[in-house]
Amino acid sequence: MQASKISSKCKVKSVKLKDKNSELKIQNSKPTEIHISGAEGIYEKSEIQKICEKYIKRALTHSRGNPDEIIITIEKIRQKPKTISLLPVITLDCNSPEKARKIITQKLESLGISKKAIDNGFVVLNSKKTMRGASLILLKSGARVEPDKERGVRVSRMGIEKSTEKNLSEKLSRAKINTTTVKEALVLASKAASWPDVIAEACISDDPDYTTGYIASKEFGYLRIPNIKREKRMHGGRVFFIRETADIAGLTAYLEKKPVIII
Ligand code: WAQ
Ligand code: MG
Repeated sequence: MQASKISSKCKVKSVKLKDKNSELKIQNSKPTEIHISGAEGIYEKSEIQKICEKYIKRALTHSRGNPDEIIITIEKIRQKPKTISLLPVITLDCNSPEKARKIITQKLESLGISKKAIDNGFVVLNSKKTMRGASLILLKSGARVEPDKERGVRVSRMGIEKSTEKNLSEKLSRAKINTTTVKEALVLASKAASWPDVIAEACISDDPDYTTGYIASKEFGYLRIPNIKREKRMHGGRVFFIRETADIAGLTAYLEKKPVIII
């Protein structure tokens, strides 16, 4: 079975020409690439066609804008995927971004994450200059340690076993939250939380029409936070709060390269 598994990845970009009013302008009037969206997963070989169709449809109808470039990568998985379990899902009550910030701060502080680290996390999450990947923040000093500050660390090569996904879909359907967005985020958060040095994650979607975010940890699971941002806002991001002593190269390699399947 392993031999027939593939990992898939979709990257959607638009190109912005030099614009006097844009924060994104660059000196020599070369076009600036803007990241619109991405997606990744692990699937059976027989699913390639269906998955690529879905990626293309999402890319062409994305709320962040029209693509100039859609890059799809499909690779055979050669390594036996590590198996992990899903984080439990809980939806909290929250009616504003201000309330969300209070909840997040309180929960993260309870895990021993410093106020400084949390504030630095919010700078990333609230930035209009969104990254393709996630920021890595040391939980005491609050230092940002991802190797590429513009791109961040992109979690990839994670999937979910068919029967587990079916169960999950049924559970999420009962809570009326059975969407690709929730499932993909939950799988990503479960992979990240499975690395011992990752203490917590915080995420705000950069999609202008998606206003529910989450924080996740091994300790309290995947906590959904409605109204984490106001509608039509383009900011968003992801932050992993990691142990001060973490091996950054090892963590990055795990998140970006190690195939992981949720069973
Ligand atoms: N790895 C690391 N960071 C990523 C990845 C990835 N594979 N994909 C996205 N990001 C970062 C990147 O900085 C984006 O700007 C930011 O996260 C948000 O990405 O249960 O849709 O794909 O209802 O817009 C949360 C679901 C949805 C909450 C999150 O994120 C719920 C979402 P988006
Ligand atoms: Mg997005």
